[in-house]
Amino acid sequence: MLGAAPVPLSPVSGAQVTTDSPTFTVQNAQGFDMGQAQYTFEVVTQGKGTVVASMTVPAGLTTTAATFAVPRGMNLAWRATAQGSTGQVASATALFRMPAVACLPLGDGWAKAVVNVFLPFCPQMPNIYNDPADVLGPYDAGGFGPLNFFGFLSLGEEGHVTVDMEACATDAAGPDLRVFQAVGSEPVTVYAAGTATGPFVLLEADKRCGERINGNQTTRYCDFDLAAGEVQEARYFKIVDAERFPCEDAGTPSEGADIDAVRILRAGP
Ligand SMILES: [Ca+2]
Ligand SMILES: [Ca+2]
Repeated sequence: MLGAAPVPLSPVSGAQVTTDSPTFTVQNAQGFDMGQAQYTFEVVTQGKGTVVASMTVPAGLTTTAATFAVPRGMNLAWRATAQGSTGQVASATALFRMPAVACLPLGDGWAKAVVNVFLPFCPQMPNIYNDPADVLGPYDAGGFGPLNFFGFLSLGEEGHVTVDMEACATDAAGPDLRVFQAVGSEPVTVYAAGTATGPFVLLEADKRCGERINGNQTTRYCDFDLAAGEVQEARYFKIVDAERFPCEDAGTPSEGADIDAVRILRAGP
């Protein structure tokens, strides 16, 4: 006999999950069984209820299950909502924990590897600052524009770069990650993840990146707080251009945010 609402069966509330793509299973609700409904499974943060992963599947026989990737390094909850011809009905919410993020010891805190990069090609004015390795290690941009800068990666319109810090940034009071941006104050959007393939969770969008460093005329920075995304720990960060300067209007070979370096704050000297 099915109940009036779907019932979470697995993972049970309080479970420690052991895979990056858990299978979520509910007992179907009466009237929302196979052939009568579809079920949307949502994984949400425990604080603001932000959806960080979801999947919709047709109702199974008596029970319905969905398997999908979920971010590590967060305290999460899940629920399923059945949608049928008579309306919709949601399950209770069950708390669960994902596997811990695999982190190397925190050394100097600078980005160690590039795991993904996308740069737009603007034919009228191609980007000449296009070496992803320039975002690794300590900030070091310099030189003179427009043709003789060095040490940064220009993202261009909607460009992005994802770095592996190898160590983990963990949420402590105040900001936890610093992005160093050269030449101007172009804004960036930053996402965090516990695995290289994500899912990535938004920390902050469209943040102006222009805080000055004493005595440095080239490089500036902006800070990000894991708490903004309810992320407890993260190893991978995706930095997306938020200047959105149109590719077809490109007038310099360094359009968009110019990423010089990325660092975990509170790392050693
Ligand atoms: Ca923090
Ligand atoms: Ca650099």
